[in-house]
Amino acid sequence: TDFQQVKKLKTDLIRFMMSYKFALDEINTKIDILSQEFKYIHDYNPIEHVKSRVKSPDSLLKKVERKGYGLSLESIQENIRDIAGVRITCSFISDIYEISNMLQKQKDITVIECKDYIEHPKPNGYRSLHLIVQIPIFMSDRVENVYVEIQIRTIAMDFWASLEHKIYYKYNKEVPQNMLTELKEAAESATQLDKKMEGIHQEISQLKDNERKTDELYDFA
Ligand code: 0O2
Repeated sequence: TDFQQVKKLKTDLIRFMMSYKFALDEINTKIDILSQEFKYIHDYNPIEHVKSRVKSPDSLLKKVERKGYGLSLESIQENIRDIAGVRITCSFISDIYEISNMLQKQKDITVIECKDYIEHPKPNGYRSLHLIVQIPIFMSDRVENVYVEIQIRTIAMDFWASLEHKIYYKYNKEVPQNMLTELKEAAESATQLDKKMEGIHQEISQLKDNERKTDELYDFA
């Protein structure tokens, strides 16, 4: 009957969305472990903050329509790979690649795609490292391989992307050319800032390393 069909659709949908929430829980635990271990080894926390979200049904349906995908759960599950999204904001550019490598090495994570918008920024200036991964979620009666999009960026990249997103939103996607140029210039300034901070960070690490080696030498003597 119709009633039973609707009821089944509803439970299917709830379980469908739950698997993305579980995938985020898994990834967040992994990030937390990596961050604590990194802090122990390198003596600083490489992660400024982590945000995660499950795509809202509204924005999910808009994307399905925009891309022309089928409306079935199977089609959405296979085609929309950012229903579960995690954004990791790191301190330095080198932290991005280190965190990304540590995640990619994990046995239960399958890397589907790695988009390096840091080496190859988008034409508007957008920079970030995007990983599309799959992670197994163990449910009561099945294992589901769930897609998660992980965006890794520095504070400067996040600053630019957040404000650019707001400006677009405010101007209803019709930003005048001079503003686009200015936004691009702002992205270049953010890149310079990242490079400068990375340089200082490397120099201090080197100094600390040398001091540690000298201390060890004296300890030995
Ligand atoms: P939201 O609100 O953050 O979820 P697609 O995912 O199909 O749209 P593509 O090429 O497969 O596009 O994915 P892409 O461009 O690698 O990553 C899409 C996500 O990256 C976006 O998600 C944004 O979060 C971020 N992003 C990509 N380009 C830009 C940009 O120019 N400016 C800003 N601010 N963010 C960007 P959503 O779903 O579009 O948005």
